[in-house]
Amino acid sequence: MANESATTSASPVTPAMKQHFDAWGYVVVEGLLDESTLGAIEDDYAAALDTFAEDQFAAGQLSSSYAHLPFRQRLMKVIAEGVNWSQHFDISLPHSVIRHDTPIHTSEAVFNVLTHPRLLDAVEAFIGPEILCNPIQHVRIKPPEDLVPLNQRGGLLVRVGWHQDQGVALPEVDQTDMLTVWLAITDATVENGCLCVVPGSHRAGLSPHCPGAGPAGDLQIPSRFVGGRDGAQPIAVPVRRGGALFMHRLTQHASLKNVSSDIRWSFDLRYQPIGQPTGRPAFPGFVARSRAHPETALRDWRTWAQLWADAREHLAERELTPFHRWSKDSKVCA
Ligand SMILES: O=C(O)CCC(=O)C(=O)O
Ligand SMILES: [Fe+2]
Repeated sequence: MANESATTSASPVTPAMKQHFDAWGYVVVEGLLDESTLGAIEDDYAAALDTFAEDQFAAGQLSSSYAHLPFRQRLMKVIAEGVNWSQHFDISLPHSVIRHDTPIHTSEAVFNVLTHPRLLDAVEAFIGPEILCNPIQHVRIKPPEDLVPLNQRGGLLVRVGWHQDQGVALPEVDQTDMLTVWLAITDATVENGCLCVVPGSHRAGLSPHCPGAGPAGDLQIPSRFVGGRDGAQPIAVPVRRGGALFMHRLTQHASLKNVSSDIRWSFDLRYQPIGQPTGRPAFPGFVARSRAHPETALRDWRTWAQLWADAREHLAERELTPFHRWSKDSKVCA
């Protein structure tokens, strides 16, 4: 599918949705990804899982490749055997150690989601038509949380703690109009671990974050700082498959525990105006749409995949610079 920067008919974001976002720091827009894009993602990940499971079986890490099982059941069997697929399916590099062969899933189907015209129409409604795809991005396929072995409880597999996306980037991002787009590939429900937000918290500034304090060993805002200016309480935000939750970079959010018997699958992406800092300069962003200079938009998924391969090559076996600004030792974390 060619992802031309053509505008689809009406914007998926109504003025009322825009007003809701401005007032509360978040809004859900349903029906952004069509079934053919979603189906292509499912096929792409089923093929990736097939390769992964066969490799792990051949290496003696799995007792079976579970080739007869459908995708979801197959994934759950793999995790139940203690084999972690999360980095193999993610679309970013890790923050800890990067090697020359660290896996990353940069496929055509994923690129077609990142540059999907209807998704970009929605993004345009919030940040304007000069759009950079920010490299802070993940694909999270979360199994029922109790299936996840203790030594694999990272943010790609289990619920994450309260944070603001501005807080998990470097300070250069503070003036950047970074927009988070959290896309549901499966229906996201309270039971399977959808996100929660504090409505209006984007107006109360950046809260302190404590490294390692969250349920996934992630950064977390201490509980006394969670809440809106007017004492607003968190609310859960279910999203139907193909829809997205849009969030301001200062909106406080967390995910719920997946207590269902099935996976919860999402893409979390970020977009921003071209020319502003990304908050993660070691990783590659790209122009997803430009109405002023359409020729600068990236159209070839292989070029995008190569940008990540080049970043990995550059960062491999080096001491990585921090990905955020917080210290465990700060007084608020005591
Ligand atoms: O999907 C999750 O559980 C967390 C996502 C998140 O924090 C984000 O999209 O910014
Ligand atoms: Fe987040």
